[in-house]
Amino acid sequence: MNEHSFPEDFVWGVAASAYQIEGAVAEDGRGASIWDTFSHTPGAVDNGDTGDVACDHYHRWSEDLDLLVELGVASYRFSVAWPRVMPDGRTVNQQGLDFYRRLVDGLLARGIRPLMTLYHWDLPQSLDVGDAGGWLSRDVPARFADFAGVLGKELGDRVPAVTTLNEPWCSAYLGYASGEHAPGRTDNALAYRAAHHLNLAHGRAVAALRDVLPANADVSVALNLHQVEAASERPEDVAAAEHVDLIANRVFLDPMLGAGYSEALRRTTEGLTDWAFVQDGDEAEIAGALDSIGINFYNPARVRAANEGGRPFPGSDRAFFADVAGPRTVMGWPIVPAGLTDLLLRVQRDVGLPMHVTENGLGARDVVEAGAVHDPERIAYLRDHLAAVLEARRRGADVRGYYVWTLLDNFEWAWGYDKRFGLVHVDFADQRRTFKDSARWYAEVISRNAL
Ligand code: IFM
Repeated sequence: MNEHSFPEDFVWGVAASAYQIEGAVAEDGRGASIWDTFSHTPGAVDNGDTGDVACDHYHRWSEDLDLLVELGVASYRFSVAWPRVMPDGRTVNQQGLDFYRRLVDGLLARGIRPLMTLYHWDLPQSLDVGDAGGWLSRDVPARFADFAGVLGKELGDRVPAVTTLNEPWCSAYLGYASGEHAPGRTDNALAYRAAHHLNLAHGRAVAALRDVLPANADVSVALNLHQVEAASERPEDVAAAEHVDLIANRVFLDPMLGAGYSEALRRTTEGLTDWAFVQDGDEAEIAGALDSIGINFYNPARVRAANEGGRPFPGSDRAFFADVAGPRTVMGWPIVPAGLTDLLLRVQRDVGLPMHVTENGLGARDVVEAGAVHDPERIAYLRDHLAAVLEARRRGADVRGYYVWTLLDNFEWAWGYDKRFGLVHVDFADQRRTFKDSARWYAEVISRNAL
C-alpha cells in the first residue's frame, strides 16, 4: 500500500440511470414519465432528442452487464423507472418488476453488487396532473413510499444497497425554478415546495424500506451538494455564497439529518417562500436514519451577488454564477478536482456518515477513429478526481467507494446525445458499443487498486 493505493475493500463502480439508457418506452406496460412528455416538447431538448430508444438497454441489458465484467467493477449503480414498475404511479406492473429482477439477478450472477436508486427523475406522468401536480403535490411522497416498499419487498432479498433519490436539487430547482428539466416549470417559489415534498418522499421511503429490508441493508440518498465559494471577499458575495449553501445544500441535509429546516434557511428565503407547505410532523418523517450518503460531484460553484451578465442561481432572487478560472469540459463545467476533496471533507464534518462518490465523470464529444476512442481528457479528469478522493481520505474523510458517471454514452437530459459521458462509446445509429481508452484505463486502476 502506498499513497496512490486504495483500501482493499474500496468499492469500484459505474453508475447509470433508467431513462438515460433503457429506451423501450412503450413496451411491456411501461407508462409515460414526465421526461417522455418533456423531451417530446419542441425546444426542450437539444436537437429534439428523446429517450425513446436511448441505448436500447432494455433489450441489450445482458451484453451491457458483460461490459461491467470487462471493466472489473465490483458494483453497478442503476435506477428503477417508476413508470415501468407502476405505469400510473400506483398499480404494480409485473412485467416492469420482472425486468429489474432479471437485471439484478444478472448482476449477481456476474459477481457484481447492485446499488439500486429508486428515483432518477422519471416521475410517472399520471402523477403530474394540473398546476399542483408532480412534486408540488403532497400525494406524490405517499405514492413514492408505496413504490419504495414494493421494490424493497420484491428485490430487497438480493439488493444490498438502496438509494432513495438521485440529486433532488435537480428535480426541484431545474424542474420547477429554471425549467431546464421536466416538468419545465419556471417559478422560484415552486422549487421550495417541490424540495420539501422530495424530502418528505425520501423520509417516507426510508421508513417503508426499513419495514421490509434486511437489517444489514444500506439505505442512502445521492446528493449533488454544491461546493460553493464566493467570487470575492466582498460581504455581499460572501452573503450570496451563504445563501446558496442554504438553498442548495442545507435545504436537503438539515432535515435529512434530523435538524429540520433552519431559521437561517427560512430567513434567506423570505420573499421567495413562506414554507406554509411544511406540516406538523413532516420534519420528523424526513429524518429517518441513513446508513451512508452518496455524493455526486462534477464541479464547484462560484457565486456573486451582482448580476454582471451571469446566470441566476436556480431558485434564488440574489445569487448569480461567476466564472471559475481554468479549464472547462464541453459542458462548460470548470475542472477543479480539489473541489471534490473540499466537499468530501465538508460532508465528513457536517454529516459524518460513510460516503461513496456516486457520480463523477466528464462529458465530451468523443468519436470512434479506426475502431478506437481516444479520450485523454477523460482519463486526466478521472485520475485527478480519484487523487482528490485519496487526498480527502488521507485527511480523514470516510470515502468507501467511487462510481464513474457513466457506463454508456446516453441521453444527457436537456443536452440530448451530443455530450457523451460514457466509458463506453455508443453509436446511436446501430447501437454498437466501443470501449474508450478511459474504460481500459479505469479497468487497470481497478485491477491495481491504485492510481
Ligand atoms: O447525466 C447526469 C445524471 O443523470 C445526473 N448527474 C449528472 C449527470 C451529468 O450531467
